[in-house]
Amino acid sequence: MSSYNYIIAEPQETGVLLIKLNRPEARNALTTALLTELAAELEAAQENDLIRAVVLYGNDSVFAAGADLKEMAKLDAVGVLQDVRPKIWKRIYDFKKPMIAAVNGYCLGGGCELAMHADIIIAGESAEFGQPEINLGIIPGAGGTQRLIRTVGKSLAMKMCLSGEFINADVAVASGLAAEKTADDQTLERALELATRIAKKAPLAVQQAKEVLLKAFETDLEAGLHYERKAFTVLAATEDRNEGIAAFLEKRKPEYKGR
Ligand code: DAK
Repeated sequence: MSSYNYIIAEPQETGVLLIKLNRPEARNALTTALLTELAAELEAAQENDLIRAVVLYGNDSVFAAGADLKEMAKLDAVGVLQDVRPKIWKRIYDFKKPMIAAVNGYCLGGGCELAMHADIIIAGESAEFGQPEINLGIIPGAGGTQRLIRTVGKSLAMKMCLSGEFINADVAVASGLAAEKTADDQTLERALELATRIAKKAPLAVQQAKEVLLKAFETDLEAGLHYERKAFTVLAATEDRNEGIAAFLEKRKPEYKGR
């Protein structure tokens, strides 16, 4: 277990790394320090072969209430221009292993953007997703406008970003923002179960799948299909691909090594 001030990172025996956002007194508002710890932990997890997937969560009432507004209030235009946070967000985005966000309660602003940096969102029935920056005279700054509209479509993304209204877990699932709705006391358990399932798959195939799927946000269909074909071809050279097919044919469980 690593030691941080604003997150708690607990590797599980299943190959899943559990990361808890831990500033409950400020509703897990995302200070630069918290984001720096998170990026550092993800980078360490990237290098650790024992970690196959990550679950990110907050607490029973909040995932994260967005950027820390006390910190933001101190930044003038030059401060914003020189802000280190875009680089930290990029480090989080660059994490190549699968990440699941388990969301109960408020998931707002930068918190919603952080959840969208995860590959899968599991929403507890209390979850409320929103981009309320407009209430503060600003707009989302960590990819919220771009990722939200690509995820939920124009009308809902516009409604959320222009009005600041929140959406609940049902709407999040119906719009594709979240993969599943659970009872609140099941959110973390379900996220861990799903992460554990993913952690048992061939790691290189999982990482390639994530990379190629995310390309769909950036490319046209032809380029995306090209990436898919390249990744498919690369995987044909892995030991795990041979093991996976051999295990199926021999009617046994595969033993993946990440090679
Ligand atoms: N920042 C700082 N402190 C916060 C906070 C926040 N976002 N949210 C809550 N807190 C603090 C409150 O100030 C309060 O502190 P004390 O007064 O006790 O010292 C404590 O947490 C408890 O808050 P409440 O009393 O308000 O708690 P409630 O349970 O009644 O309400 C709430 C929970 C989450 C509904 C409410 O606190 C709230 O509306 N919070 C603000 C939500 C919000 O507006 N979020 C958007 C922030 S703007 C960028 C990247 C990202 C962003 C921008 C740029 N770049 C890379 C350039 C993102 C921007 C945003 O997220």
